[in-house]
Amino acid sequence: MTVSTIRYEPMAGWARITLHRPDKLNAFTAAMHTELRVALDRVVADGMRALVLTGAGRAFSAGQDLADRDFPTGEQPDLGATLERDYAPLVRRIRALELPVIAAVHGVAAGAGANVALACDVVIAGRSARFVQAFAKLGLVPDAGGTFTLARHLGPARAMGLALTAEPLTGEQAAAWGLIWRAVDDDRVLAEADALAAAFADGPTRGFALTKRAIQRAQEQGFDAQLDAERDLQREAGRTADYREGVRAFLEKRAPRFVGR
Ligand code: T3D
Repeated sequence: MTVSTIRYEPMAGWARITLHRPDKLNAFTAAMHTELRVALDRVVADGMRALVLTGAGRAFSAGQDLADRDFPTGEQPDLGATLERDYAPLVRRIRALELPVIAAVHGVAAGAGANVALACDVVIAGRSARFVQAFAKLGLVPDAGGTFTLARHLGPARAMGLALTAEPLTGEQAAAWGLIWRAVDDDRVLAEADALAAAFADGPTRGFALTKRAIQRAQEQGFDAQLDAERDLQREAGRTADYREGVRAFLEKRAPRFVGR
């Protein structure tokens, strides 16, 4: 499927979505959000077991398209409404997808572009990629889940520093700080993300989905509640065909053949 602002490419059991406005560093428009919603529906409808989200050209995404935000003097825009309509559903959807979502970040990821990437389950970035909380330069608050992700993953000191200064954080630093999974050579980002997606697509998808839910809950609740969550999620995982296959494969000293159920 080729649409005007994104590309959806189905692979063997996994899919790649590319933000595709390279001349505008893949800045988000309302049309892009609409097309992303359709593509994410298709990922599920196609039974994909992993997803790579990346950007075309020299950047991941420069965040909200500011050309859409040049309001006439005197107009009071409601940016809360645009978050509610576009960015909040997007990051909620990424988190809720029952499959691993990998962000492949090269070049700049600014504003909501950074925070959409950071909402993904696994972030692979080029060593020289730049995550920029550009909001401060506009007098805005980090959004698309950024205040949550930064504060939870980095703690308030680093979250505050990044948000208030809008200083770029390189892929290398982001990995060293524990904000992302891995920094790789700049020219290897997409290849590494694709290879991981292909491996995930052969994995225990249901178990991955339950693990994703468990780790997300751990960011929101205390130890006792988390032990209860682990109990419930593990109960469900233990009833999958993939769990039975994993045990059988171990006992038979062979590689497991997971079916994703
Ligand atoms: O509004 C709401 O709904 C609330 C939600 C807000 C979410 C947000 O994301 S707010 C933050 C928005 N993003 C930014 O403030 C970043 C703006 N961009 C930049 O600061 C710089 O472009 C970069 C640091 C990202 C990259 O700089 P550089 O020098 O590598 O590239 P460039 O020359 O600035 O950009 C290349 C082209 O992309 C250029 O277009 P042109 O002149 O060649 O036709 C530039 O205007 C365009 N571009 C880059 N970012 C945006 C953009 N066009 C529209 N919106 C952008 N965000």
